[in-house]
Amino acid sequence: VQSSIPEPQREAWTKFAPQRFAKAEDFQRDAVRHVETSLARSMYNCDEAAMYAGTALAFRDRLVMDWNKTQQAHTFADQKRIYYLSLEFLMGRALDNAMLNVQQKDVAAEGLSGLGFRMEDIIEQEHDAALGNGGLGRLAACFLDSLATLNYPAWGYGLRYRYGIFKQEIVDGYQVEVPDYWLDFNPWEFARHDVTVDIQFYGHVDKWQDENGKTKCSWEGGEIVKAVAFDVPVPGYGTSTTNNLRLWGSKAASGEFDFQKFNSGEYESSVADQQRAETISAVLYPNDNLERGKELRLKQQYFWCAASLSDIVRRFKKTGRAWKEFSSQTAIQLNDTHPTLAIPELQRILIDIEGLEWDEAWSIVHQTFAYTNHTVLPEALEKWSVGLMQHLLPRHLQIIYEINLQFLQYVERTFPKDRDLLGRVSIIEESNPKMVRMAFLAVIGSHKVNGVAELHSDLVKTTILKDFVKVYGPDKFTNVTNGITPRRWLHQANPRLSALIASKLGGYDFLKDLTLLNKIEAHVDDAEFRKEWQAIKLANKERLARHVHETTGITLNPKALFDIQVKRIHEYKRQQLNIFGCIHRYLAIKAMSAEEKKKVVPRVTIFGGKAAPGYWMAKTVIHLINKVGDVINNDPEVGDLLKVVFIEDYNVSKAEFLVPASDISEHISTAGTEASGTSNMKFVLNGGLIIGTCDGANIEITREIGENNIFLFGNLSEDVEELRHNHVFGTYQLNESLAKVFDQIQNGKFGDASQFSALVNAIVDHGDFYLVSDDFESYCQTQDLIDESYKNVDEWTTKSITSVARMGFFSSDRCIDEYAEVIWNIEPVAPTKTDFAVDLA
Ligand code: GPQ
Repeated sequence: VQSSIPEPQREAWTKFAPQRFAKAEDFQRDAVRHVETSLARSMYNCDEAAMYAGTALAFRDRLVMDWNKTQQAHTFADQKRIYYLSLEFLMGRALDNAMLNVQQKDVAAEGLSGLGFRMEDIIEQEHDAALGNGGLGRLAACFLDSLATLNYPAWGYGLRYRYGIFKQEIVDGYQVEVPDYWLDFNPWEFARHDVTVDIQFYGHVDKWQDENGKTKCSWEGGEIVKAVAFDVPVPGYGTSTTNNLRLWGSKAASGEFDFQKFNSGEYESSVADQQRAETISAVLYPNDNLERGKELRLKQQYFWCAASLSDIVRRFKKTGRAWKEFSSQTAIQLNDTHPTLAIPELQRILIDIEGLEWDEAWSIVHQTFAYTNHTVLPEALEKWSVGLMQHLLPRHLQIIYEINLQFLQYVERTFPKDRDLLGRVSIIEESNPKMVRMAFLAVIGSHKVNGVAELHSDLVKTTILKDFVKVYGPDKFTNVTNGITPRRWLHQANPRLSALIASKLGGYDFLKDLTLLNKIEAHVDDAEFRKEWQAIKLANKERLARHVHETTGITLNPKALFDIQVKRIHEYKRQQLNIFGCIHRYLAIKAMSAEEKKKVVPRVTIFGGKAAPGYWMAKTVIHLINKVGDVINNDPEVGDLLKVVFIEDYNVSKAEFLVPASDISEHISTAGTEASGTSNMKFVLNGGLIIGTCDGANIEITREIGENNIFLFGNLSEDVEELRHNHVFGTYQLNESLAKVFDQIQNGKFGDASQFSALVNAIVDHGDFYLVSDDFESYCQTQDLIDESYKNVDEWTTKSITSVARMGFFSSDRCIDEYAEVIWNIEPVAPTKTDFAVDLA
């Protein structure tokens, strides 16, 4: 079918294609047109929500032009592409980011003001795209930003959940979950009703001999669900490159079956079938660092892997290349084990459908994939029961068995004397029921495996994947320390700081090469610069204080030391250590004379984060924080010296104003449990200092910024095992200060003590697995040190500026370049010049 516009008619086409906004008026023309025609509203009926829609649609027009051209250019270049498979993309808001990345925010601000609106209010109208739980999903979003900014030909593949992560409400101090239906108005996605893939489930495997006597298998029967593509443009910063994030939605396949039902009057049940198909992409599972083995989750995983691979294979086949070129044209990154089924699925496509031999297919598969591990916590490692897999994906289970057989035969040949090794590395765990260990399958089916910070990558090699290092040698395993995008986490979240830095560096080049930040260290003694630095932090704290006042009624003193811990609530992240520390501080203040109180550094401790709905201990922590806040915040003897605040519904857009407002943030996981952490990087990049354990990326942050600029405390990862041992064998005495804190809780100081007994008992009676007691002393002493240091404003400011100057390493641009070189072996594609592309070079 001829679908391109014939040459003679292209002139009109080119003439009328949307252009860059040369001035505010150009933006206004488009925004007003969209409000009037796309929304069917008028100037008598245009609230902020409507103006947001008009603005978003006006910018979307621009993105789409770059997007189309990028896709054409990538097809034309015919280079190797990278596909990032992630079950989570925590994108947050798109408008502000789109305006910044195409560098037209100023034009829009002027235009909006001329129409009677304020930019901040318009940006606030947007609902976060919250298709993720926490760090893992946000990392995927930062990676997309960097991939586009660096002009890599990259696609993200994910699921289009109708309900993202739940909205958290706090009612009487308890977390209540409210569904997040976010699709009422989403201008950032394009439904591609013509791009669909039929996905099969259940059924059975037929085996037969072909004409050459070769045994063939095919997967037959079962049911079909349709995957529909929804595309989201991902603009790079200061480049015309606009990549694609393709999210799959599920729909019933309209087959004869339905039609018959319909005709025979079973209308309702045919609608029920429809709904059942749609539940596959209905909801994001709200667990972070925890796997619960639900059938629907496995269905989601296969649905998304199969749709994405079908799409990738189709695109490859269009190039007309031979199969042996597949892995030099295609890199697929598995974001954790969630997409591991893509491995047997590609093998199935190659052998059952495309007719390749097993060995040839397997070498393509394992050259194509690479796997990123994000945790060593056992409860987060995915396992699926063999029975469930047999039922849902019978052909894939056969293929997994074959992969395992060949792998184990290799291990046996290589290590003939080590019988136990076979059981330890087998993909199948011989438990009751038998389980498929997804991490092992991911390792065996990939050419590289990486952890996300140095300590974590070492732990991966010495703990959960130790035996695989023995089998494959160490070179298969590598580290790529996480990073964050400086566009969103500096420029967008903290425009005034970004402008101050730009004023000293002679422009915004640092947003594309974050290592340039080191040049601000030369200005560390510049009095004017320091004054403005401090003023910015204060202004950011004032903005946060206003938010807290408006949402909770609590009045904060913006001059107090703002101490923030925002992240998913988890025992290993130890929010309980923080809140026990607050109680300890409260008790200390209560025991002080009026004279002593004068020396206290006023502190505001802010918490935020969601607990998985089924995670009772985490919910108890939230409850305790709120009850402790109630008591402390209303105690007149304490006043401004201490406030404890819980911010409801922490998400990406809240992070954007919380992160720039911290003096200190807390990254205090039990050593060896937090793979990397990424908010630690965000806080330091915004001039906040951190208190942290020797865990995850804290260690590398320390190396970069210098140990004088970070407050480290607590036991080291290598000592954790022995310390736990002491608790279990009763050779440990509870920390005395912590015991006093527990007395208060148990005396009902913060309400019904029985509500909190599980939290206390976990430490006192059940082995204190997260070593809260072991680290309590060191934690409190370090908090005291922080108070002392904060009193010295000059010293504090120097630490803050120096730290920011040395954060260049933690850009996700550096991180993506490492993946590109070490794992993917891909090169950027030169961006096309478009009418509105900005030429930064
Ligand atoms: N992470 Cl396994 C998640 O956010 N969810 C998960 O289910 C798993 C890991 C995080 C991890 O806890 C952080 O330390 C990392 O910084 C982050 O992934 C990105 O690598």
